[in-house]
Amino acid sequence: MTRARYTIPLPDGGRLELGQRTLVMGIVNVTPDSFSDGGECLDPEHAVARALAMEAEGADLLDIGGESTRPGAAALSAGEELARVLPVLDRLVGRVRVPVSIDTYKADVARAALDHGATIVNDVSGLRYDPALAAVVAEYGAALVLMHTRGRSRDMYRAAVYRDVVAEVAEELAGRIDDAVAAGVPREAVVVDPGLGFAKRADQSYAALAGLGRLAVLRRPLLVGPSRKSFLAGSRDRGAQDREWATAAAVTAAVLAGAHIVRVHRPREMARVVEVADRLLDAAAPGPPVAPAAAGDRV
Ligand code: PMM
Repeated sequence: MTRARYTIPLPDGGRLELGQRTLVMGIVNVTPDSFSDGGECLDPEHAVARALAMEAEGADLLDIGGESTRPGAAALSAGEELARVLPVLDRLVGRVRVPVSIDTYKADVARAALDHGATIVNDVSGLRYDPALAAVVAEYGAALVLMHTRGRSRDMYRAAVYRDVVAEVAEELAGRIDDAVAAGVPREAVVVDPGLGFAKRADQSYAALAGLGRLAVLRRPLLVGPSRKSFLAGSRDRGAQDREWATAAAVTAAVLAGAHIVRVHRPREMARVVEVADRLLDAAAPGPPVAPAAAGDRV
């Protein structure tokens, strides 16, 4: 398949070139309790060192988050979330060349993060949790990632009922894009994400990943976040950290199905995975038809 290309301008004059090669987004969770890496980066100096290392390892983007999305995790106030992420943004912006995104659904957190140099807002609620978020993104001219989910983290598995998960995710994301546009965010600034593991049981996450190509109908770039998610759990894993090989398989599948950006914990390894998957994607681009065997060969 061929992957559509997109360019997204960023408020600092930079741009995201999407579709030529897959971009790797490195995850920096400044949280004590994220399921996959909680506590690794709660200290700002630690988080900054990890983020700088990720850039050196090949991350094309850095995603900074202060509130865990783990099912059942306690919600933070905007003030508490900012106390975690701003010290990291302040130490990081200006020192990295790559764009920095803020993983938040809160308008107040997004505004402060954009004031402190972030250029992308990554909203796991797809504009559902804070009605004021889209206007902030529009005001700053930031890029916006709209992820699919249903309900809040405590009840999202109750909402995981689908006839056709890909069709329903596509339909609901189309609605979220319309909401963004209605609030003044240009359609061209939007990236969409099927939300693997969010309001999806394991088989539904697999279906969303396998059917990712069908989201091309949305005509927006695709971000996919399989990294260390529980749908990748193996029976012999001792924890989420044991899911890197499974993540590599999911990242390959995502790229071959048309992902433009993959969000991962280990950019060094996944940059290599993406390189191979991109070459496969290029190699699979439709060539001239293979000539049928001559009639005489068949007798
Ligand atoms: N997953 C998590 C957090 N933020 N954002 C996007 N766009 N897509 C995701 O799949 C996603 C996200 C949860 O994973 P983490 O706790 O390891 O960051």
